[in-house]
Amino acid sequence: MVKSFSDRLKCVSHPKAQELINIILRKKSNLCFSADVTESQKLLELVDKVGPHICLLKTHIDIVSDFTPDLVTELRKLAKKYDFLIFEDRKFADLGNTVQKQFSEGIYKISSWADFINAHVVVGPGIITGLKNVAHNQGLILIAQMSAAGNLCHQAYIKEALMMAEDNRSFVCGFICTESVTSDESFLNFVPGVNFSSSGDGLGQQFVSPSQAVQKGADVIIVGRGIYQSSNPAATAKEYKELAYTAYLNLLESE
Ligand code: S5P
Repeated sequence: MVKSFSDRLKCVSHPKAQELINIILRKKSNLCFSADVTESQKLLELVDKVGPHICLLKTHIDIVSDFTPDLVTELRKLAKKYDFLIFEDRKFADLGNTVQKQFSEGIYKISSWADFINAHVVVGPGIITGLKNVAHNQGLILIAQMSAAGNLCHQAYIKEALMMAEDNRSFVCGFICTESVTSDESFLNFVPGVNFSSSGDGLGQQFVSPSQAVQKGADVIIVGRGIYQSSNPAATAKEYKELAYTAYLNLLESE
């Protein structure tokens, strides 16, 4: 049985996950925009257009060629202006001792500005402890499944990811997945690989439509090229937002 976002608030305990659900309810948007562009100015312009329609902005900060710390200051200002949170898609995947430096040091200092981060579970639970040691209230999203063709996230792997999440409820608030991987409503499902005008990219990405993603269990849909490659990113983001939120409302009604 699908619970409404308002009901989910009662079982979700991580403060960032609660904040995200409150934004989803306020803005009637469960759309995360994946702003995978490589120039600061272009990134800021896009986010300024798309901001009103999203609950979450996903960044790959290390693809920005002209990165300076000012970029994250400006992104945080836009997050405040348009009421969304920021998820740095760093996909940590190393030993606890290494990821804690990657998370808090280097030039990006991700722990000083991101609301959510994610990690692969292939390393085992030490990665969670390492990240948690240097976190500043971030929520961790574990990668249980991937949208890419031929990925190695088989059932046993997903099961291990779930167990690691259950053991670390004060830090882990959900999964990157392509379908609902648990009936535990206290975890949020973030589903990438969503595009209503393409089925793939020739490089392994496999797309589903916003309504398919929601029907399969997405709480939040992640859309990149579908929005930033469109001729009118603001109008297209609005369209993705409405399609995903309507699919969510329909799902509740069909219960
Ligand atoms: O399995 C995954 C996990 C992630 S986080 N598949 C994905 O596509 N992603 C990310 O979502 C990917 O790195 C990219 O930033 C975004 C999808 O972008 P799009 O342009 O394919 O919509």
